[in-house]
Amino acid sequence: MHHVSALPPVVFSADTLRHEPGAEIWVGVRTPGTEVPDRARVLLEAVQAAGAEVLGPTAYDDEVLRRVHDPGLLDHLRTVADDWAAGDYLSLVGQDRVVPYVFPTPGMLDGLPAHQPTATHARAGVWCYDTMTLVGPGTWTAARAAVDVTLTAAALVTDGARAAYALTRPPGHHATRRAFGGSCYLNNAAVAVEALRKSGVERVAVVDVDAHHGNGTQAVFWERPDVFYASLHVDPGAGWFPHFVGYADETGVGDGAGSTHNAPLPPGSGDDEWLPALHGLVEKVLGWGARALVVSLGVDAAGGDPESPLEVTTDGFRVAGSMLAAPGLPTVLVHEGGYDLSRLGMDTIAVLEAFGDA
Ligand code: SP5
Ligand code: ZN
Repeated sequence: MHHVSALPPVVFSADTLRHEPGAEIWVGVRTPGTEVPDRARVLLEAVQAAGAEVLGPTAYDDEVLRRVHDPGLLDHLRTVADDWAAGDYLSLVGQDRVVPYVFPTPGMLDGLPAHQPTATHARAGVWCYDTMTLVGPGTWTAARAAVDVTLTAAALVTDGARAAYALTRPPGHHATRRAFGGSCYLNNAAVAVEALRKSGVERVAVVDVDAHHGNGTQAVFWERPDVFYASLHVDPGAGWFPHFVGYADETGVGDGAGSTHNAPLPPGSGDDEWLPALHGLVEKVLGWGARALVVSLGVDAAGGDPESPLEVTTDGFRVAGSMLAAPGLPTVLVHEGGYDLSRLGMDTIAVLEAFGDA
């Protein structure tokens, strides 16, 4: 019996609450961090209050996840918190989370072969590219649960649902094939893409409306002709994460030439700039011939969000939902950012309502 609701079906796992980063080390300073478990609690309460059908995840093996990520990254995330705890960093220096201090960048190695370091505090920098994205005892369980949530939502869509919402945290779009960062560990949106591809959808487009550029997702599909990556975000050239990528001149290479599209916006942009730019992205992916959509649904473009200078309103998010739903493509919505707990629920619902059937 089909559950008639103003929202699409929602998939959630309480295991996603077990990631408690506890802090974010930014410019060397320990800050409280905004990617907190309460984000998922707020979203769950909001979708329940809106009458959504909420399903638990199915347990999947790593097959699709390994299409996205290097097995070394998965092994690292699975084991590093235990290794850190065994290394006694808590009693030695008072640090109970895995925090890197040195990164084997191309500039450091300068052509020399890198050996695998034995110290856990050195290994911490091998699969990670910033100091903000801490690993604790529940991080792997939560990030892996978010992958199962995503795969379950994708399966609803490949089984015929018009749309499904993966209520995920930690977010994923900054995670590259072999490095985590930007509060992201495993790239849920990329996993959704690969699940749709595996089910036989030939051309899949990602529309990433998170306030930040999804550098991880773009990188995973950079050379892929079968996946279009389109993103709307605050201009990284204006001083915003991820700083080094997310510019309009990045359009893909090789077989993927022309299947990346970035729309960076100046800080302070609101509905009047954001919505026309989103309309442009939707036109792009339709012109490219997308047969299914993955929406990287961050709502940190909201005015007042502590992590972004964009000024989108709740009505703006409602219009965005209509724009994304209008083509009628099978759609997996995967949650990314959104850090103002007072607006997170309503802005997300505003987008999701366009995908309900009541
Ligand atoms: C998924 C997602 O939205 N990730 C966002 C990562 C951006 N984090 C940048 C953090 C920069 C410093 N944060 C301190 C904010 C103080 N207002
Ligand atoms: Zn973001």
